Amino acid sequence: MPTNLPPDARKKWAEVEATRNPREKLQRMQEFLSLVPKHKGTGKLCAQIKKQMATMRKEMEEKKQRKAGKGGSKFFIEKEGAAQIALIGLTNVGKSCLLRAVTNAKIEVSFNPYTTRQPVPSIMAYQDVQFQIVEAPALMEGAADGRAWGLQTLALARNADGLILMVDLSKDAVGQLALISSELEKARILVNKPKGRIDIERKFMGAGLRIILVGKLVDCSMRDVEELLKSYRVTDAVVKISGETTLDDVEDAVFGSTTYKSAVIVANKIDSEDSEAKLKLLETYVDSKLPIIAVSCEKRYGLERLGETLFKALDIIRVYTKEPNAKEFSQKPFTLKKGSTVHDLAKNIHSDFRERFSFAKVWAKRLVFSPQKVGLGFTLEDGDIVEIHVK
Ligand SMILES: Nc1nc2c(ncn2[C@@H]2O[C@H](COP(=O)(O)OP(=O)(O)OP(=O)(O)O)[C@@H](O)[C@H]2O)c(=O)[nH]1
Ligand SMILES: [Mg+2]
Repeated sequence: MPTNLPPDARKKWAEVEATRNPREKLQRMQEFLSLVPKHKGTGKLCAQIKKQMATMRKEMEEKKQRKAGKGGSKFFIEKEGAAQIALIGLTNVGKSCLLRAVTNAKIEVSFNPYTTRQPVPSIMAYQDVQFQIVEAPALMEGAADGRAWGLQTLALARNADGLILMVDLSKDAVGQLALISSELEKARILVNKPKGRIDIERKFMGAGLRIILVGKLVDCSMRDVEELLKSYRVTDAVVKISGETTLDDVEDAVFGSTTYKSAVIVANKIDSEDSEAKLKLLETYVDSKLPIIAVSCEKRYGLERLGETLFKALDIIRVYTKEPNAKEFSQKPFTLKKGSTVHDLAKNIHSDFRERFSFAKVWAKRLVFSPQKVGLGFTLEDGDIVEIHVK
């Protein structure tokens, strides 16, 4: 459903985007809402902007409390390790128990509901990769509509690199997963890979608009996309469009709303009665769209598969670097997105590495000759060893 926003509303949204100060931003968002005509096509957008505003207000409130030394809850968790994974589930499913089992977190496990009320981060090692697992305070029905800490839990999920969706096999696991998915969806967080994807990277003024299309526009032309972006004053940006996309998807991306997260389902309490039958129901419901691992956090069964399952779901690779002339390569890998090139690695190492780049040598089993001399465009794979030579 297209929103058909009038030009003044589009212009106002550009102002919202350009505003950093949260208080002023909220003000502009309010003004934006007043310029949006109310009809079927704009309902979803308005609801979503209101949610964004509610989350911002709560964040501002928390910040104020922290500043005033009143403690206040801390919902934003600094990222550590190769990826931040938000552990999401209803209360009592065993999230804290999982954290205790796979990390060294000292955290309370209790049959009382809503024991964990603040996010708790802790590190889990998988081979030479470290995942930061963050237990989020329990999700509940109405979370996306602002119930209790619901919006903060969802903001945590949005900020993470991946999700563990945890359900309890001693209860209605399918119902639990349906509820989690529905709250995530209301907060525009997708766990199933969308058909298409749009990334808007805003650039400095005067940089111009560059649209990179790797895929197919379903119901529009490049020109329509360009016009739509310009109507929202997105004039200095690199816009990457991949897969199958509609003009609505592009408009959605302008509002920065929909995001996709890799997810793994952990079905806990496999030690409980009838859990096997419930697991079958869950598997049928999920229909292989997401990986499921059945575990008992209390008895510590099945947890050894968690690291590998996460690693695969996140679509990441490890790359080891070596100094020219050094005998050994680094023990600590760089983790990069699958499909990354030597260019991406160089960018990660040092911001000016790319300018000084001369060539790289790569050692890899798949190559007929190792090392092979390669350029910036060479696509890396898990386990590659790279030696970068600079001018
Ligand atoms: N049978 C069984 N019980 C478990 C298992 N894992 C956790 N529990 C129990 O489930 C209850 C809740 O565990 P927690 O880890 O505190 O649950 P939580 O998801 O962190 O819950 P809140 O933080 O309160 O929202 C506790 O009584 C645990 O002992 C399991 O694998 N099997
Ligand atoms: Mg807990």
